[in-house]
Amino acid sequence: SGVGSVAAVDLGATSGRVIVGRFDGGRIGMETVGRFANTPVRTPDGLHWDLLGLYRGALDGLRTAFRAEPRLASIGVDSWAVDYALTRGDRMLGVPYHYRDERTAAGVERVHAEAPFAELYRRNGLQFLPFNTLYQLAAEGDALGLADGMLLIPDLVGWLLTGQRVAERTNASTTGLLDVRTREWDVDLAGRIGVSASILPPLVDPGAEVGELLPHVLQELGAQDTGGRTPVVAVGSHDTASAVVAVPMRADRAAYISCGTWGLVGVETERPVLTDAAREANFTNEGGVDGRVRFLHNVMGLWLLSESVRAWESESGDSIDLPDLLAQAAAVEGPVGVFDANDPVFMPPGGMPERIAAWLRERGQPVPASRAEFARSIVESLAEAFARAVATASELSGVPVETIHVVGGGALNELLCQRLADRSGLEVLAGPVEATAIGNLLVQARAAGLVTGDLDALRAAVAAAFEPRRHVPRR
Ligand code: LFR
Repeated sequence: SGVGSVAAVDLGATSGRVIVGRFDGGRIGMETVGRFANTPVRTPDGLHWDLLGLYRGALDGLRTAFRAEPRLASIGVDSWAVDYALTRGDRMLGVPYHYRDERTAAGVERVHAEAPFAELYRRNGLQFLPFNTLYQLAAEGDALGLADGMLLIPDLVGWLLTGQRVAERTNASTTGLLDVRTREWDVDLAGRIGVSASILPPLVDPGAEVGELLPHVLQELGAQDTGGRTPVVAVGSHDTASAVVAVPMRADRAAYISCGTWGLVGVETERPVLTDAAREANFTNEGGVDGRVRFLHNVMGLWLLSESVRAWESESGDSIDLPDLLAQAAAVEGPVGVFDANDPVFMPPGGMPERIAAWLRERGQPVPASRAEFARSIVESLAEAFARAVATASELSGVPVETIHVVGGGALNELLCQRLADRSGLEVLAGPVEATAIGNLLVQARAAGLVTGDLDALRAAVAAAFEPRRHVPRR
């Protein structure tokens, strides 16, 4: 292992960041050099990501990164999964849609008419989520005929930086068009749903070089003097794949929850689990770094809390302090309603407290009377859904789970971690919070020869650098 630095661009559903990682004899240091909001934009045709705003934020952060570390060994980009832009030549055809846009229902119908869900599951191993890329593509209409390319969000940013088009495999695995066994594009399925195989870029694995920065990008970043020695390198470009790299776990005994906007709850396996039971439980087999499988289920996650806070702030004009709210939630006495955090009614944005109240009222459960009670009800509901998903993951995969690791922003939520320990009866280890960025940095560092070893070795380095907080179950 050597001495050097790399930069991670990590785009999340609520914010993006640029982080410099410094490696020295196996030790990891991190510095956040850029942070920017990610605010979706609604136009007459639906809900979109502000892609150019995000790209601008990434460039600003990278400029600061080069100022701090003129000899950056590489840059890696990760983001949420499934979303994409269609391209034609050098042009992006329109602004990428947000996966919470409701246009996808028609795509689901079209795809399932051609290939029923059970067949899809056999082929791609994915849980049903109405926004999986193949359903979105099937809802595109005319635009699809114009396109000669399709780039997932991190690959799109990589293309803007380098001019090179690739599809990184962990994220490609969330499209529904990757064969779960061969990890190659399922050209036959694509054709059947009207997607020309010619728009699907060549697949690459994490660690592969994507390309060198374009001359105008070097100039914009003030990095002309690097002489193009800072390539973009593919990482686990699906944020959850990067996060799982940095879970300091023993994969044969542990479950993980990558808890941000979503709570991704599961285990890591060597092979996909494609049983009827896995399909019925709506568990997914997504691609991990080093050919592993992320066998997991999407639980709604902190979205429930952030959307509630957004609603309260916009109706009252107050600004809500989250740690304060959670402290009040922890002090709530007596039972609160527990709702099904997997219910798709909670998927779209807007009016979250009302939707939660309606769900509970319709089932004769206590309806929260204050923000603190709402927050407590959300935490209890998430803890319950997480505990159940861990038990199901263990049962379906055969991994004997002794410990649950919580990484991502949710690791900061001590009430949630404790209630998860209580409800699951298992030890919960919380942290690191920045698992996604760390996983992104580690895969680059390994490609650059700054760290060595398999996932176990990388996880041992994470455990040494970021000691997790321990929660033991109480009765
Ligand atoms: C988490 C995540 C999930 C994916 C969802 C939508 O940020 O990437 O893994 O299911 O966002 O892309």
